[in-house]
Amino acid sequence: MSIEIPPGLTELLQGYTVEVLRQRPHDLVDFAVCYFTRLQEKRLQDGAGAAADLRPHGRGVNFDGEPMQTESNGDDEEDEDDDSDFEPPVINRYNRRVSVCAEAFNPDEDEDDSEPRVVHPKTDEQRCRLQEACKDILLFKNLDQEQLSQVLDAMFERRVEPQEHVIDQNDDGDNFYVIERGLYDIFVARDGQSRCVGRYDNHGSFGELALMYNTPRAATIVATTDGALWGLDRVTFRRIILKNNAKKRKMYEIFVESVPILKSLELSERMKIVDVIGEKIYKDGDRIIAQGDKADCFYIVESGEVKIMMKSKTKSGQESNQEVELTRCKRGQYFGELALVTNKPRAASAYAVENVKCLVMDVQAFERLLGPCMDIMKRNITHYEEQLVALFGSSMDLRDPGK
Ligand code: 1OR
Ligand code: 1OR
Repeated sequence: MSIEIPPGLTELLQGYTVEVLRQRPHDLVDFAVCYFTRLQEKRLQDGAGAAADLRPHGRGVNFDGEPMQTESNGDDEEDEDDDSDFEPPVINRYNRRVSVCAEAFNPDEDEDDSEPRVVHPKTDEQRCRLQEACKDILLFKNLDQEQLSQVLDAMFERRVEPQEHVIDQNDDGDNFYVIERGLYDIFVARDGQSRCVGRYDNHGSFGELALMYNTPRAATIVATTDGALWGLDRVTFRRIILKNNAKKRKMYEIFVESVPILKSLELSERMKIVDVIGEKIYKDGDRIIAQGDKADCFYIVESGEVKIMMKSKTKSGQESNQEVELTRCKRGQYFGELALVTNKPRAASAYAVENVKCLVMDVQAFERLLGPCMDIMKRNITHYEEQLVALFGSSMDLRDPGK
């Protein structure tokens, strides 16, 4: 007795199998629901002639290149090109929600612009506080006016209490958060041990990683005081921030390749840096860093020149108000790493010489992404110390500039 295999079955299952092998989903059934729903939608759009789409990697069902939306923008060629800047989108391995099916995985495609906008109405007073909280958020720095105003419209206020978990490691990502006020501890669990690896102190933002890369939450964030946060939903975040990140990757790709301190990183690591940096612009004479201040950022000069100045010491070892120029940083050079590495106040001040553009990274991203560059940075810090002794004698300790 022979069993007849229905036409198309082999290709159908092959296509699904190939995607499973590529994406390695945690839940095969959820993944299958997504996959076949998408396939059915594609067939409805294309009319009856869906057979061609059943081949493995068929455009209509390829999770890499296609929007996971219910409608197609009919712009397949462009999607394929634009995708080259992205890591393959991963259907969240820990995701038990089938609803991911409705999300756009290709932020460069325009169709989701027709999605209804999320708007949370705000009073003038709320809008003022929101604008203040967002003014230094690096992820928002490269947005144009229209994008920023859509982001601000979509944000909603969330109050938190001490000990409240804002995010739990391994959960699915729902929102991105900007801090208006409050202290928040960062815990990372590894090998069954949870360790506090850092803290947000009344400013900054968190929760971008799970939304950017479709991964489970990488850390737990716990409020240790009363706090106020502004949330941005996942769909709006991906529609605007990811689209903007694609632009940033194109803009900075060549520059970051030329930055000596980033040479030891893989291309994908450099692109992750680009995803989280913000560009800041300074005018001639602006103080970028003030000696003695608490540190929260790391800088790479993109254009112009930055002058590093240090207050000199009097003979009795007192700090005078006179500053001595130590060095200048030009395109591709970095500064502001010392205080982050030593966990001490800024050892010197930095001023813009004429117009300056810097790429700026917050301390959490610095610690998360620049680990492989740390040896070189530490070696350079040793050089500072040698020069310090030559300049000021041995009375000053860079690892404790307060001394
Ligand atoms: P998320 O969406 O994964 C948790 O949710 C958030 O914690 C994460 O985005 C970041 O915004 C934030 N490693 C991973 N995530 C971190 C880290 C971090 N710090 C803050 N977040 N590290 C700590 C660096 C000080 C590296 C730990 C090994
Ligand atoms: P930061 O976070 O302390 C000031 O903020 C930055 O100036 C510092 O990190 C370095 O990135 C940068 N000594 C101390 N800081 C220096 C020096 C420096 N040069 C650049 N920075 N020395 C000059 C060595 C040519 C040694 C002091 C004599």
